[in-house]
Amino acid sequence: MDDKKPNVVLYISLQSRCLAKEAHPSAMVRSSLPGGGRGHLLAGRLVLALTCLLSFYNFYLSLLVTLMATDPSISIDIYTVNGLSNNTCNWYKRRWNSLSSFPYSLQLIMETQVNYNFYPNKEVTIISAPFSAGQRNGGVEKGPKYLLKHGLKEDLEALGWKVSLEEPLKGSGLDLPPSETSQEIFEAGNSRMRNPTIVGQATEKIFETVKSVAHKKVFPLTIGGDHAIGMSTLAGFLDAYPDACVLWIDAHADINTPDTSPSGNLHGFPVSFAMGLKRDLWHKQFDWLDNAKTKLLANRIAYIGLRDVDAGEKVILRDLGIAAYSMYHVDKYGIAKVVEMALSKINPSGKSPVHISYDVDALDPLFTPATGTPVRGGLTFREGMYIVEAVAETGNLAALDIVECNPDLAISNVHEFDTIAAGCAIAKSALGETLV
Ligand SMILES: [Mn+2]
Repeated sequence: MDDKKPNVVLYISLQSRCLAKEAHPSAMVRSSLPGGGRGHLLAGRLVLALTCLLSFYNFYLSLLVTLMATDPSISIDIYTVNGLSNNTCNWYKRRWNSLSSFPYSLQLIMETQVNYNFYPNKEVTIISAPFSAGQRNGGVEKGPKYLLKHGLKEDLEALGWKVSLEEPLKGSGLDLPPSETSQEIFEAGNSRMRNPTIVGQATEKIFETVKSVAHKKVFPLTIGGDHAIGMSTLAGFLDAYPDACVLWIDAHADINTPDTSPSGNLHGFPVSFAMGLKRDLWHKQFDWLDNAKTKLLANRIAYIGLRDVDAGEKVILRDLGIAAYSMYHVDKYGIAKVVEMALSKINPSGKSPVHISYDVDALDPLFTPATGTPVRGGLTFREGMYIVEAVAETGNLAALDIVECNPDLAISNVHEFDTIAAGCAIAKSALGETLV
């Protein structure tokens, strides 16, 4: 049946206005019909009937099947518009599968109502992490303020989430820009890290907050700040969900160890710290990571968007067999296939919660110019949104970080706006905003 062109397109919605506003069924149906005429009329009637009486969908499915059976050449593509829950969609799928003996295809090809399996109550806590000591550019500590000023909280409320805010660094003095803190370099043997004391103290506080939010069954949305906070969010989330898996969306692998990092900047270390690599080379300020219940395993993380990976990091990625999809793979397979491959690697059961740690430098600098380590040749804006939309669509998205927005590095208001707007767009797309 797959090779048969659909000649009836159905839109199913609990809200007829969604159909009227978004689907324009007659135009879509007409363009997909081989002969127009009768089919158009037939399709038009079906669309109307389903819209009016969807509460009787059980009955209507039978009626539809009977109607269609009068013309075995008809195949059907079905779209759901807003208003159908995952449960309802699944009910349809089961019913349709049981009707496979009928000589036409019934296929659910688009879902636009996103559900969150781990958060039926749709509660999210924005964890503000204004932190910049993991690298050397001032301004990234302003990221959370700018994202919130841009309307992040209101945007999520509009998507039906109950939103609260946590500020683990408030009043700690750990949120100052590098220019206002004394710089520290810790060296041991041939290894080096910068500002381990401040980074260790701040990441521990953020870890405690993420952990407690995750244990309360509330979605942790952590906004940075530089990516050093990734060690906190991964460890904190894994504490509540030991079977969690991670998608690290970034131009960089952030998996340096103290002996591989060319710069010693700790925003390049969070993945290796969450995995417990080269533990003996750590500064004592990171002892808190030993209290984290679950270490990140190599088969539970995949990267998307890589294009600037240090030589030592490449060795680690290869040795550990980590699923690393670079921009080469995005070009080769397309973003949809890459997301599918990444999820099947890290979440083979399809049931584990997924944590996305999103560095805005994964996007091409055309879209997020105001960031500390931009690398050209990145994801398009749509590719970047697709990743979070596709994971959200699985129902398993359960934690999100958005990091490395640095308004001080914008050389124009447009740069600043684009970067902050992109950060907010990632959050919205991840938390249920759909294009139709
Ligand atoms: Mn990063």
